[in-house]
Amino acid sequence: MKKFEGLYTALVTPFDQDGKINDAVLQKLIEKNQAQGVKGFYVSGSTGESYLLSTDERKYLIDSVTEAVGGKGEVIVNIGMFATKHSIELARHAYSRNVSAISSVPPFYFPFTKNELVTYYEDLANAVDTPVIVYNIPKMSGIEFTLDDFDRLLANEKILGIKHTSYDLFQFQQLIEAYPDKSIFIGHDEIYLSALAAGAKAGIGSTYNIMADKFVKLDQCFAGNKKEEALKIQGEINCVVQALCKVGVFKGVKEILKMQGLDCGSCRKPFLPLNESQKIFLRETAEKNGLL
Ligand code: MN9
Repeated sequence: MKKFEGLYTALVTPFDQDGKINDAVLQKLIEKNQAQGVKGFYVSGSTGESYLLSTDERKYLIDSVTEAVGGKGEVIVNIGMFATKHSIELARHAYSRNVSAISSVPPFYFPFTKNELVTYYEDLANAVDTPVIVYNIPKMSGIEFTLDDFDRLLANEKILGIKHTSYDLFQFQQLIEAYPDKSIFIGHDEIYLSALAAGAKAGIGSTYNIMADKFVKLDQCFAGNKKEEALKIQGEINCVVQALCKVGVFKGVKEILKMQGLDCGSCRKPFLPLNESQKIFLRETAEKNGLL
């Protein structure tokens, strides 16, 4: 069974002045992350503003990222939509571009039963010959999966893992212990070190866009048993995450990328642009933590 290890950047979706996907900046962003040591990319997730993109744009993004990455990294794509039929359409497109895995937030808004949600993932797994990663994000989807639910999901051999975007480290460690052959990604950057202590081998994060090098260093410190240094780096990361949370994480990541020379445009409306004092606050935070 394939096991994913390492850092996967949850890519922002760069837009140009006209609000179209900006391939040139996307390519540079991918190269910058690769140079810093990430293993691959998570496309069209929350950070990528998936639910603010049209289906055609999501297909275009898959094409653009897979082309830019070439063979030099792995690509995981969130193909989640509300109807199984639509998710499968995107999944087939991702499969045709040879991605490493597809992933999906559980369909939300309607109160589907757990049985319907498990069947949703099984249908995806049956539709394409690509591994499936469950995107568990209770805060946004409103759906809480229990260990029993995960037992049902992971019983399917094509469902290879979980993106665990939750602060529940108890459940995270239980999953790691119960499923040593599956890939359980930590999806919150501010608890990365704690997740390593709980046995994490892989992460997907939005802040890797702006500071993947810090996570690479953190991995090295953890492997080398340098506890103090590891804590110091996680502290810097958390100072940045706290600032991002204050202004809106995705808007903030795009703003810091702009300061780093990669203009990814603004997040799509209904998100509103940052104001001047938010920008100054982010610049100070980025400078203080060595991001500029
Ligand atoms: O992909 C991201 N999850 C969400 C992972 O944005 C929902 C994280 O990287 C968070 O943005 C980050 C801040 O909470 O941990």
